[in-house]
Amino acid sequence: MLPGLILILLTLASCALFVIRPVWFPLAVTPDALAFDRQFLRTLWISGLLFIALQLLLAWSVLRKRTNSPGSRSNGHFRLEASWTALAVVLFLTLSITGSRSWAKVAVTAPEKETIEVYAHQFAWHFRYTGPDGKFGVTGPKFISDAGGNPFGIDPDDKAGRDDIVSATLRIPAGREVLLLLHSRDVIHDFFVRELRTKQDIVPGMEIPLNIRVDRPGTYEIACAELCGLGHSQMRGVLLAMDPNDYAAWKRAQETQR
Ligand SMILES: [Cu+2]
Repeated sequence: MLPGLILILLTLASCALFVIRPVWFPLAVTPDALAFDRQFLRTLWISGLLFIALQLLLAWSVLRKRTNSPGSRSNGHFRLEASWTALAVVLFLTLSITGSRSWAKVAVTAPEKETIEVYAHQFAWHFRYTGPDGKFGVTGPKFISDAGGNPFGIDPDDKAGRDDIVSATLRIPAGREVLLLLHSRDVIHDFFVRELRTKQDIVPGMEIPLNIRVDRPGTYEIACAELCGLGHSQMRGVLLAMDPNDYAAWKRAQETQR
């Protein structure tokens, strides 16, 4: 009797956590983040309802069994087992397909929009914008100088690099598509912003594109989500989604400073 009641209590307590939601996701600020949340809730509802049904079934069979009864023997039921296995496969594949559709939209969208280079290194973030020429200058490891204000290693002799803007804050125009090109100087890092519901590994030697569109102006934390060394926990950055006019004004101000 008692184990059955404990099972029912545990099931109700688990459900209460999702109904009351003492801890939940931060606000989703991109259309992709909203799509991920929808997919998450879809999966949660299906698996949650199945969980409740199966726990109650288990509790019922525990409660029904009398302590001193000999119990019935069972040699299995092939058709029943085959059908719930098939059902689980269909459910899993359906959720995978709908989930991969949401993900595909993030990784494969056409570029030709504001392009910003993201440069991760132990243990900081830097961001580079093109100047009025619309071109990024050539970079090389021998030009890297954190103390000298050249964390990207922009070649000082390359004309295209002279107007590049380097910033420690990732400023983007709100409501516009932005293409981030992710680079790492040393080890694997991971670009993670909770409100974007996006985590993207940054692998040294690779340029990894990431499309984002933040609809809600605001300040969001960028965290490194890949253990990258002793200072990993301090590897934080700021994503600032600005009103497009303010963003344009900021860029112009940077350009005139050079
Ligand atoms: Cu890192």
